[in-house]
Amino acid sequence: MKILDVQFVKSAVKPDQYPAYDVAEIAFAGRSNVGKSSLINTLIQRKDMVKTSSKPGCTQLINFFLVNGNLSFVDLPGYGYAKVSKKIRATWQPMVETYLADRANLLGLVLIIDVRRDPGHEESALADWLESHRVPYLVVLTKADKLSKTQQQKRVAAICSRLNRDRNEVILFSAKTRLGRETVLEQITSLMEWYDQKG
Ligand SMILES: Nc1nc2c(ncn2[C@@H]2O[C@H](COP(=O)(O)OP(=O)(O)O)[C@@H](O)[C@H]2O)c(=O)[nH]1
Ligand SMILES: [Mg+2]
Repeated sequence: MKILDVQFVKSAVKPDQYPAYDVAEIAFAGRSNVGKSSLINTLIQRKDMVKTSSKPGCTQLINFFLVNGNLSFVDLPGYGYAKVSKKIRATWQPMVETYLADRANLLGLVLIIDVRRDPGHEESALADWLESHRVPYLVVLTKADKLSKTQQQKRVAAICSRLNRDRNEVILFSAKTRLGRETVLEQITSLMEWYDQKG
């Protein structure tokens, strides 16, 4: 897939604020500061279309982007940042759960995990939820550039065993070197083809 055009559509909190279009939609989810916005920027080849931050916990809205006029990317609020107040945390989960449960054109999700961390409770809970609701998802292990090749392979093996996935079912990624960019785009394209066939 070639990304020719990207537009920021809007930010939303509640379903009646989501864009009314019904193009195939891919949501990006992960812990705060994991590199979600950087991943989306790398895919769409924009430096800062999606705001990135060195301060975790900034994105508290659901942001919609229209790609090539026929694909929607959604930057979901990050979860699991300990320093935000309980009140803020309590609004995040319902916001994301409502989005995942209600969004009819949701095609799949990209679950982003820092390659240096073991997947935690949030990641397993999200994966279980997606499986039980039959939402396809990709697992992207980001910030690969922070590790040596040997360390990367060790971490990939550990994470795969935790998530019960094969090596070819996770994608090693770096926003810095763009490692894995083509693979993520290819897999999103496969999901779109599957969506079109499904009608
Ligand atoms: N070295 C490196 N840093 C990254 C990578 N992805 C994100 N970062 C940095 O991690 C921080 C958080 O990134 P951001 O995309 O805002 O995370 P988000 O909160 O998940 O959207 C920023 O300082 C990024 O520059 C990566 O692949 N490699
Ligand atoms: Mg972000």
